[in-house]
Amino acid sequence: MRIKGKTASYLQKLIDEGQPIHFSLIDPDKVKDLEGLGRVASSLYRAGTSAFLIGGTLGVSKEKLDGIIHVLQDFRIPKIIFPSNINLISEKADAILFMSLLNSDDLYYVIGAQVSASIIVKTIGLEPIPTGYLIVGHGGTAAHIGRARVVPYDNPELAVAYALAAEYMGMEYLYLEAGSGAPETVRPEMVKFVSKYSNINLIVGGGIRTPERAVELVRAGAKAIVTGNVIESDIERAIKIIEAMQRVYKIE
Ligand code: 1GP
Repeated sequence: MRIKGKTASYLQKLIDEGQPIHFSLIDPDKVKDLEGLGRVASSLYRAGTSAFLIGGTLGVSKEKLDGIIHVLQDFRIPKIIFPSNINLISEKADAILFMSLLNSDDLYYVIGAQVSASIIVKTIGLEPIPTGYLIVGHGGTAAHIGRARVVPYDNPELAVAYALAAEYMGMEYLYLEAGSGAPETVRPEMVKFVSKYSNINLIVGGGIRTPERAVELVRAGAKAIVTGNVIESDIERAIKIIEAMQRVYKIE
């Protein structure tokens, strides 16, 4: 059996304790100055975010990625790469969501990029976290670039079919992605349905802007919530989301 690395063990511990995971997504393309990033990251860290995800679909170079991770090194939570392609690999990170875009029509995003990346990941000692990536509904830029045949918002049965397939192939997480900045998030009904019929750990992201929606998704069964845009547009609100998720843990 695969032995879990440090970051996967840390996440698993949170899950075992029933503590919802909050991922703060930093898109290197949207970071204007590193000093500002330091301040934002510090607020997120103090509020209790569980880990930083670093990634974006467009405009990300290795230099930018390394610069961001360098700033985040000050905070003692994992720095996890959320890759859109093989240019997003860095030995400075703690781990990488080693993802397959399950509903892509392009084999490159299902297995090609992974084959190109695997030996590099091993050589630099980056911890891979086996993750299925499923694009739902709006899909945003990720759906366009990844040539995804999106799962409709109102088709939870289809999402379950993917979740079970991912689980049976040994993936530890399934990331349900509505697309960055999506006008509608993945629906709680879908999360509830998928959690009921599969045992894979669900990460949910895309368009989550309010504490209420984050809490609803956690109550529906999401083990982790990702927020990206709201961090850039309204840091106070991002912090409210983190605090609301912690209250769910304390109360339930
Ligand atoms: C995008 O799911 C993430 O890949 C986050 O989406 O930027 O809309 O929070 P937002």
